[in-house]
Amino acid sequence: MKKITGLLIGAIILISLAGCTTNQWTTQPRRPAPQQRPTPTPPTPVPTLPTTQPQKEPTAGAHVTQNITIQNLKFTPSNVTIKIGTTVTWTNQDKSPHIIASNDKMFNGNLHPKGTFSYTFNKAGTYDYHCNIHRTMTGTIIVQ
Ligand SMILES: [Cu+2]
Repeated sequence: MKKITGLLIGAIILISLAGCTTNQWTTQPRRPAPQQRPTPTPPTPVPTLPTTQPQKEPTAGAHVTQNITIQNLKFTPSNVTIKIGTTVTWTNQDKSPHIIASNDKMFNGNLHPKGTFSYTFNKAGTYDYHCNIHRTMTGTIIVQ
């Protein structure tokens, strides 16, 4: 008798347990999954598009520059041949000032130390120039 009671109790416990579990699964309304908070996404780096602009090819009318350095009381280069429309820029690398002047008085420029002077040659010809302060400084520009 004791054995049977024990079995019965065991069975009841089992059933109730089973009932419990089934109950839980069937009747409990499923909670909707908690809405996931939008995780802050790190700012995606904007990919820099490669510049597809074609490189401008130098054309006939392009602005051309010829640089002449003034150093140690010399024009370097002292003789240049340029095309019509070229801008010549002299840069004074000396510690003393210079005054560039063309022999035909077409242009002249004051150059302080580190200063620059530019002139655009729009007419073909040969232009001799010098420094008004240092007469030994001479140069020639041939415009073609
Ligand atoms: Cu000079």
